[in-house]
Amino acid sequence: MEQNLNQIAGKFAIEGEVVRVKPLGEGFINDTFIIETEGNNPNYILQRKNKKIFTNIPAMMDNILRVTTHLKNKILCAEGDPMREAMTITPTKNGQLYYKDEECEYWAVCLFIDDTIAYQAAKTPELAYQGGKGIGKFQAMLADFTEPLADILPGFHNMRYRLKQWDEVLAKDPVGRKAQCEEQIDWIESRRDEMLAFWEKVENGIIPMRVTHNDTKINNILFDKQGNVLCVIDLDTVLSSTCLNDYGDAMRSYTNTGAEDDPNLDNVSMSLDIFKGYTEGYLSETKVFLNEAEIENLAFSAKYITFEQVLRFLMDYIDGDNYYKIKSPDHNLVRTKAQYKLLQSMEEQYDKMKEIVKEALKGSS
Ligand code: GN1
Ligand code: MG
Repeated sequence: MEQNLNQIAGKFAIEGEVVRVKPLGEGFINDTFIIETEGNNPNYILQRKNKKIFTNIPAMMDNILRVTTHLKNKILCAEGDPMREAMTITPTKNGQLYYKDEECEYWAVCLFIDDTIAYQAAKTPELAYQGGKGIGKFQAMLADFTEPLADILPGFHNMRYRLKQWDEVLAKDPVGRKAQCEEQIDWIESRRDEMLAFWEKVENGIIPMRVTHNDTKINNILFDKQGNVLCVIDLDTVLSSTCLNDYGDAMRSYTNTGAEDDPNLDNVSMSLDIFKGYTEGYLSETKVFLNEAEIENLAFSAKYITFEQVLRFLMDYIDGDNYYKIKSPDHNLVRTKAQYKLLQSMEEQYDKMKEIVKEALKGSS
């Protein structure tokens, strides 16, 4: 493997000699490595992209190039540092955005941005505020990006599509797990109409499609040593979607007082303080371009995306664990229950969430 990774790194236009290639992080989707080079040369991130999930990797890389080029222009205009404030793709030695190996695996490289801090959780409202500003600014810089992006994950946050997948998996019940999940299936069915009603506003254009990140966990933002947002990373899922999905997904991950797959449900709840911090940071950057319907539905989007995650984990469990990497046979069911506890906590605090959005809007004017 080591030998192989070095050979793959050698296909890319890397400055300096490669010293070693080591695994990095624990993503559920791709395999990630760091390429360390000798001396003062930059280091790089090497990823084997998950071709089962990303079925059109050339189009995905092309999306990333177009979006990062747009961001870099904006950063230059604002006299920022485009090499540190936006991701930089490192092409192969013959100028391709990815390398396809003999086993038809796809590899891509980007520059490693050093002297940064990445957080695994937003422990304080101040940090959540910075995270909100980070994604808000990212969306704001892309608000005038009007060329269409390739739809590399069709139906990603589309509830009509998700529920169709769900109905199909339930009808098939391929590994016979449906019978033991009656209670959890009801969690989905009892909210079906409410969730579809939200998606209808997107279908009707009341809530517009924009360029969005689609994986807004805090560990996808790099901070500088002073604690300010520097750069939004992991752009694989950059798509046309709604800004609300980015906001909602951030709220799903930031506000959880427990782990995404916490086996102890007592640990799991939504922190209103973190919700407030993020919302204030986010609106300070996005208030200028979001429309009325987007603002009105911000609080709902946190419930929407958390519901979607309950559905996706449970659907994968019933389907026999084909999508998410798992660490135990019931991992997807444990995840389902933990995300459902979070959804319930949001439902209980929904009125307060809406109030916070209203207040944050006044505060950011
Ligand atoms: C996946 O691997 P990661 O953590 O970047 C998933 C997200 C889920 C998330 C749940 C392409 O992202 O949509 O919300 O797991 N990404 C894809 O933790 O499906
Ligand atoms: Mg990710």
